[in-house]
Amino acid sequence: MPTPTMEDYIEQIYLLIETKGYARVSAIAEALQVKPSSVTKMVQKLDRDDYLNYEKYQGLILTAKGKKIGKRLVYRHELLEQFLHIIGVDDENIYRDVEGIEHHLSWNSIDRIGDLVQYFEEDSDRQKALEQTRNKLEKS
Ligand SMILES: [Mn+2]
Repeated sequence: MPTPTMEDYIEQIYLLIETKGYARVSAIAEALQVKPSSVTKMVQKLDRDDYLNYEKYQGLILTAKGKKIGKRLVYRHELLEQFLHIIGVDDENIYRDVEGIEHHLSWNSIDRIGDLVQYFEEDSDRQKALEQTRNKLEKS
C-alpha cells in the first residue's frame, strides 16, 4: 500500500502523463510544491516499489501497477471534487479540502460517495431539493 505522500506523487505523475504525455522531475516538483531533489528521491523509491521505471535523463514511465493505481487516485480526487461541489461547498475551498481528505477515506467510503454523486447526477431535482434544505438551514 502506498503512503499518502506516495499517492500524491503517483496521482500527479499519472495526471502529467495523461495531459502532457510525459512527467519531468521539474514538473512534478512544481505540481507538488516540493524541491526537485525530493522528487528524485521519491521517484527512486517508487521505482524500487515497482510503480514506475525511472532512468536519469530519460524520464519515467508508470508500470502497469502504477498506471492502475494512478487512474484510481485521479478518479478519487475528481469524485471528491464533484461530491463537495454537489453538497454546496464554495469553489475556492474544494481543491484544498480534497487534498486534505482524499488519503484518509477507505475505498468503501469512496464507492458509497460515488453512489451518492450518481444519485444526484441522475436527477437535477435532487440537487435542487438539497439546495432548498441548505437555504432553509442558512436562514434559520
Ligand atoms: Mn489529489
